[in-house]
Amino acid sequence: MEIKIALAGNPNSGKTTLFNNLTGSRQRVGNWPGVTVEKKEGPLKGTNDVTIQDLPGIYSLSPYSLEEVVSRNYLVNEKPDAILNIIDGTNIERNLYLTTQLLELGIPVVVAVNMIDLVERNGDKIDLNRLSQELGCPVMAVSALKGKGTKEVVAKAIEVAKKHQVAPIPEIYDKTVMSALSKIESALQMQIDDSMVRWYSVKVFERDERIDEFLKLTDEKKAKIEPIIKKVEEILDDDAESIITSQRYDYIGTIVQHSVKKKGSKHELSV
Ligand code: GDP
Ligand code: K
Ligand code: MG
Repeated sequence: MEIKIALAGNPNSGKTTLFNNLTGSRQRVGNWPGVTVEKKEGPLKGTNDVTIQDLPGIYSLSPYSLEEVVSRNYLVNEKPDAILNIIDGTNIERNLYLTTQLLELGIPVVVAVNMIDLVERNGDKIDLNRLSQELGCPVMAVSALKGKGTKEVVAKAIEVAKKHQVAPIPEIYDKTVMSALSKIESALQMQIDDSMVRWYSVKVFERDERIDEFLKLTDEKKAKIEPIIKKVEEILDDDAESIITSQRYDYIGTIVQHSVKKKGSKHELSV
């Protein structure tokens, strides 16, 4: 069976370094269809049935840049067998913004905490077990530059791919938003793949126009959904997209507080 692993992460998280480490010289380089965004893929070193698909570096799965649109179209339409999410260990909080979105896609995810050599040199502490527990997916330390932990992390990605080991959808949103999402979810149910329902419902809640188009939402359906969104905006006194962003950051803040300790900071890892 052919296995496809997508490498996703923020710009400068070490994606290219990891990709080169995993694929060596057997790379195919081109462009994504219709756009001048570089596309790179290649077989995992020493294998013929595992393909590593490099995705453009992105901070979010929103529709605001070509890179974001390319990455999310690939993830949603091609559905790789697993996502290897590389994050910069010296900048975990910002990087987890994308991670939480990837976890909503219903695709198996493994997180590679990169630059671990720098983290150690700085004297920061990352509780990987705790981070894994909080995110609900495997989390492993790597140094793409030094080739440390890279074999292990890709082996884990292959394992979750083979087992279809999808992490539970993270519990990010408060009751008001959740209640709206579940109403949207039931309105959408008939049209989409079950495992991706959460991701789509969040995007519809955010009024992501490309998603409306993609789902070919009828005017009737849109008219049913709009008041659900409006009501939440009234209650929480903010626009839908900002509501999602700020609840996502709150959720990440708690995770980071539990699992990351910067050297010299007074706070102890809280339980
Ligand atoms: P990309 O933008 O995600 O493709 O990131 P790159 O692979 O280009 O890496 C960005 C920078 O971080 C480069 O200067 C890399 O040499 C460096 N880098 C990548 N991985 C590591 C690592 O594990 N440790 C250290 N110290 N530097 C790294
Ligand atoms: K770069
Ligand atoms: Mg790169």
